[in-house]
Amino acid sequence: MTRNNYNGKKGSRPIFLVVIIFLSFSYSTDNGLSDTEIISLNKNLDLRDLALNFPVDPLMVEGQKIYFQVEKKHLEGIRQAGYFFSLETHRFNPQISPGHSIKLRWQGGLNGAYHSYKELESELQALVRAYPSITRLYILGKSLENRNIYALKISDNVSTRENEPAITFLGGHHAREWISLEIPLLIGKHLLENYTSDDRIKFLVDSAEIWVIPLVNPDGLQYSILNYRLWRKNRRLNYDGSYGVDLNRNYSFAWAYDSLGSSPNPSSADYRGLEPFSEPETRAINNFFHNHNLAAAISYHSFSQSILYPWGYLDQATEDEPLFQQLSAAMAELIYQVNGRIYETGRAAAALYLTNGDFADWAYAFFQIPAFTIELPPLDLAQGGFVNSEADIDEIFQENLPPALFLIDWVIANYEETIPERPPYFYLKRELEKRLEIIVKDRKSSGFLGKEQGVK
Ligand code: 0X9
Ligand code: CA
Ligand code: ZN
Repeated sequence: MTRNNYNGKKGSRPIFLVVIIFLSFSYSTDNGLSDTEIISLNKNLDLRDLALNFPVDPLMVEGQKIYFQVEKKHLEGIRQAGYFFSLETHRFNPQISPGHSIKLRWQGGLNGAYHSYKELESELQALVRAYPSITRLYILGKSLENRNIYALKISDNVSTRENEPAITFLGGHHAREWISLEIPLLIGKHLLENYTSDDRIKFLVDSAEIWVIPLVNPDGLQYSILNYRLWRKNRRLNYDGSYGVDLNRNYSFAWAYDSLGSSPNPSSADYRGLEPFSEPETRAINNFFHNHNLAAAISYHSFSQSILYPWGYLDQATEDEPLFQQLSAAMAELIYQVNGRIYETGRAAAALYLTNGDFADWAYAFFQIPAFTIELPPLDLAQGGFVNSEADIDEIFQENLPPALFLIDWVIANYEETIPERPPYFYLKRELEKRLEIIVKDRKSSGFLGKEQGVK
């Protein structure tokens, strides 16, 4: 099933071409590239119409150039539409031109400066070795393919649950959004590296429990690195032989509310799964939330430069909309001050498109906390879409650090109010409630304080 409410934006087109371009060992004489070419264009051109009118797959941005993979049969049309491009296919095939292809293979591993699952694992372990008194690594659960879902806790007295508000920064729900795991990871790293030298950081780390969960979907990430760059979902083998559940449609709030915000079709890019929390990856996040005093959350995605807040399942204001507006506007302003990039703010359903079963709606609905989806740069497909260059990582981190610190500050200042003694919101329609199978535990009686136990 194809969907049309995405406005052609992203994420919804079924993709049939599976072409491995970054792996030298995947090449043979018949490398599967025979019907496609890789072209480059100047990245400063307005390429919106190109992306709209031709089925081009953005691959990467390097220097001033953006690379697309395109079927040969469209080359003439693209030329006639007035786009001047260079043929670059030879640079990607080591059998033809090894020197060049090595240059294009990004430094430091198959996905370059971006982290693979293993690279992330080693980096997290190294951080714990370097800063043992303020950080500890937990495993929230296992992915389908048995990889760990890691959480890095950062706080003073890190092995003790103290009477401090918790906040979490999550990334990597979607496999191809590589930048989304770098940002929470770098935020965590910054807190650790600057703890002793920066009074503000020390205050934040001492006063809150900060949880960095950089990679919710490790199996998908590995598939995106090794097999198909634009993979989105996890690697569930579905009943019809297709693969993948969209983890950001698998949370329990308003799950399957309609088939615009998520798809019942297993081969669809936003397939919601057979039931809420059918996937071990989302279950791990659910368990984690039920065991901790979360007071706010940011879930990083890409792309489109926006800060989104609930609801996403319905274009309707929550009763906390004024607060969410203020917080998101403040964060957008902090972002703007760093590199001058504008991040749009708004209710997810209105600013982007409808989604149901996503993380942010669920976190807000069941835990009454501000939960944001930050869609990182670039702004659009023409500027690279899901493919950020390595040089982008630091810039994007620099602009996302101040809003993250701001939100930590905010949960500390508003701790009393953000953990209210009120039940979860029950203002949903009755029919909807019936579909919500989840049992919301009484958070007060589940022993939040003391030794860390909910996670390993
Ligand atoms: O569709 C998504 O899950 C997110 N966008 S992405 O392109 N990264 O896949 C957006 C989720 C935002 N939430 C809502 N719109 N409810
Ligand atoms: Ca602490
Ligand atoms: Zn995403």
